[in-house]
Amino acid sequence: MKAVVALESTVISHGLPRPTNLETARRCEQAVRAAGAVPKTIAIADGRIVVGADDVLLQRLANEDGVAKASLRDIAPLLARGALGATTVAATVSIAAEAGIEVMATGGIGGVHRGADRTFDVSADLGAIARHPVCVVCSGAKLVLDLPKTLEMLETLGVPVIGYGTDELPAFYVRSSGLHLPHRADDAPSAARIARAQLERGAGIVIAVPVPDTHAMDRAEAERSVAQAIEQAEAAGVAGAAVTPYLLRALGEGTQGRALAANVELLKHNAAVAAAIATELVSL
Ligand code: PSU
Ligand code: MN
Repeated sequence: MKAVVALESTVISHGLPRPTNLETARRCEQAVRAAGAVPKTIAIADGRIVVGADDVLLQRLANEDGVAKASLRDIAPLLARGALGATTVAATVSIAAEAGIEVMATGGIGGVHRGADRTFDVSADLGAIARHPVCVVCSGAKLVLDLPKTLEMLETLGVPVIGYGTDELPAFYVRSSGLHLPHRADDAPSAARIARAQLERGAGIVIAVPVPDTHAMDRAEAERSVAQAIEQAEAAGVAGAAVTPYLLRALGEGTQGRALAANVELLKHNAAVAAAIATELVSL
């Protein structure tokens, strides 16, 4: 059996600016292939769930205006309407599980937003990972979130978060959040052994991989940009599903492209790590 890695598509349609989004989507697929696995980018198009978008669909996801951000709650309505939808981590793990795919790669998962005590904004990603037997390879959760609360919520839901070569939760553009992780794995075989044990329990797992050193941002600097972006979002009255895309865009602009470069780099790296873990999982 050949190793397969699912890739989400919200990052293409809503997480990265054009034309970097299409280039990065293709590069992530290449990174998976180079590591000996088969990439399957997941999306919703023309009334069907697509597992393994072709290049024409990647182009549509990257360049069409008004592509829907498809979280779990959106899958059925988008299918019924025949609309184009880019799947979040939540939607992607649910579709991957159905398709028998054990590993997915992304940049950062969604989580508990800052101010969630007022807004109740907690990403569907967390519950979806808990419920579906898929190994999610990412650089932790996006720095724009409340990371301590996100980690607490993952614990509550029973989702193991494994530091990949680290004892601390990575914070997306930044290698470490300073938050301790109780479990780690230092290479793909050991990550795969933990993943296999968890998938056999019928539930998901997060493998948290720090952004490569060469592109990591300084924590204090990144924090300042995030605080600014959040202020802008609140002033603009942005809420709900629009929050994450808005903040990522504001951050890109606020850091003269360094956040964007880090984002692209960690996406490619996570795709390669996911492929290595998927390859190990096949023989376990
Ligand atoms: N990480 C990125 N860019 C993104 C996302 C994550 O670098 O665009 C997306 C993922 O698809 C994730 C989603 O599942 O944001 C979370 O959105 P929300 O907080 O609305 O659940
Ligand atoms: Mn949300």
